[in-house]
Amino acid sequence: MSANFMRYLSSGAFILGILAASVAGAAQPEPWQIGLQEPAGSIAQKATDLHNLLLIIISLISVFVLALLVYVGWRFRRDANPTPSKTTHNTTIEILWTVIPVLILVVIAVPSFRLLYYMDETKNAEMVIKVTGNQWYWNYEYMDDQIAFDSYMLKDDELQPGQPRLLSVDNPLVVPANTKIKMLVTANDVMHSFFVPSLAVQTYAFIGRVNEVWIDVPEGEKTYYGQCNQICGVNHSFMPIVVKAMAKKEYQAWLADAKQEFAILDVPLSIQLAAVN
Ligand SMILES: [Cu+2]
Repeated sequence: MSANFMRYLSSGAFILGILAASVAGAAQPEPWQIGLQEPAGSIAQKATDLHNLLLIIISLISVFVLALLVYVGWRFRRDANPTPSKTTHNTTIEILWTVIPVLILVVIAVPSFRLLYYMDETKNAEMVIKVTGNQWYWNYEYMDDQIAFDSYMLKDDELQPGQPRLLSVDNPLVVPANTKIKMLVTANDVMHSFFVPSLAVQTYAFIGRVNEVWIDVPEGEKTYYGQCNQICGVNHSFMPIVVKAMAKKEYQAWLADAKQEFAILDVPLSIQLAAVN
């Protein structure tokens, strides 16, 4: 009862949160926010749709169970029912309360698996970015364009007006809008996690392992804020993620400058690997 009731309470809180988030229209946490951030990109949109569907289903179940409990409490109270029945089993109702929840779970599994496979499909990506977690900053490598740079959090005295504290970085992860981008996520020292709530992306960064995810940010110049969400040491909370989306044309202009500033040494890969080994 109490778990169901708490879920019901949190669904009300969620709806309020959605209202608050859509008013603010920002891809970052808001003061007093209780719901999800506004979804951006096709994965986040589908994840939010599934979430909303589940919210309806769990709310109906919770209301139904609460109504049954209230009815039973009233109908079988001592005044109305002085001599309680000694019934302990009822085959029909036991089959019903087993089969119906199973059917509900099967119905939920269909859209759930559909989304899972959609998120998993990194084929046909238009570009690839390697994301490496370090204590305590991120490194972004644009594999097709031979550039790489570190991304450090800005300290309080480095913030420009409008830049959120603890979320802004010196070099954001700049991406073109409306592009399927595959991300290879790994780590150098300890476990980290690449998490951008508004893009519905959260992937663990392991040492010696590469995890794949993909994103497609919608049209429009916008900044999406995220954080490392795997406790990774004392500065865990000081390695934010900033994804800066821009139109393809502006992105190309940025890329031209970035190739000057962040070029990876023009050494054949075999020699780079030999140097590492
Ligand atoms: Cu971390």
